[in-house]
Amino acid sequence: TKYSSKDIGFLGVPFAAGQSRGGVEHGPAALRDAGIVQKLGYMGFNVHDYGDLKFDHIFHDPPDIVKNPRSVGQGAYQVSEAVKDIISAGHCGLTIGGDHSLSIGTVHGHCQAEENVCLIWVDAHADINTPLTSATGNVHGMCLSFVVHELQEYIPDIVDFDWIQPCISAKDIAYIGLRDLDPGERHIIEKLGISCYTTHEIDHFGIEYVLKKSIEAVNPNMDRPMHLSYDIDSLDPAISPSTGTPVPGGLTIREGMYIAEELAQTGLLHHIDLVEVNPLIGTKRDQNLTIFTASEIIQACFGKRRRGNVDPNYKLPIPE
Ligand code: EXY
Ligand code: MN
Ligand code: MN
Ligand code: MN
Repeated sequence: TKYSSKDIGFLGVPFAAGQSRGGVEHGPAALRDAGIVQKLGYMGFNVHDYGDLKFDHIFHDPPDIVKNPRSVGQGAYQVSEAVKDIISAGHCGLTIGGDHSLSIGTVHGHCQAEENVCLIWVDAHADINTPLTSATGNVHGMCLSFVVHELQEYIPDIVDFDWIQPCISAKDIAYIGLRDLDPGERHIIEKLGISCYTTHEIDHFGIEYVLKKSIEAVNPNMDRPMHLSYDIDSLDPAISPSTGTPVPGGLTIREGMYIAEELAQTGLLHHIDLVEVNPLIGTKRDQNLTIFTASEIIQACFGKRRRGNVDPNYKLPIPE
């Protein structure tokens, strides 16, 4: 079932309640201002612009066991419904965040719309704390725990999280680029046997091997739709400084581009999240650099290649 949709369902998710720093809600506007919709159009895609989601401000949202439970729970529900529509319409989904807690909704919505989804999670962080292992209460560091089947007995009831149907198994997840894990997260990864290549393994084996093994882990027969959740903080802060939880020693731009290009070539990417760009952090240069990096990664995810792209029917111009 090789799939290369020429239709993109573009969704902005100006969402910040999954963490504590202001500004990440401006990610979608910053990427729109950088012309991402037009760039994807020039590449030959029909971009169906679903706009930016609007979230009601919830005035009374005191912490439960997590911060901002109502805002995150209701917001992620809106995301899930929107992504379900986009995938059901046959488009390849592209969600621009916003903080990573929105991926509760994108993964959930994607799994509602089609079966057998597998997940590639490119991040400095594992985002798989349970509400009880988290040291911060920030949901962007817990998003996977709510959707992974094997963790449900460890998840307490949280207001406005009751709609979430776990939809992914540990064997369906492959991590790439991790380098900042909490003890409970390391435990979960080992206990559940989740495929995990940290930057240490990238140093040891190289990105080509790591990516090949990651794809084999979740999609050995290349017959499953893939969901790529790309956190900009997976990349080194030298090339993506404007993000809320930067961690030194990240992916180089070349490793980041390689991942995106290779996954695009599979023709199996059905949904892509690009999250955690915070256009208010750092200097103007930092902000522009981060937005440029994000824009290049997105285009690479949709098939832009460093080797150059050419239409098979290209005709060399002949002088008159
Ligand atoms: N592990 C830490 C926590 O749970 O708060 C940091 C999580 C940061 C998550 C970022 C978005 O990927
Ligand atoms: Mn993340
Ligand atoms: Mn992260
Ligand atoms: Mn599909």
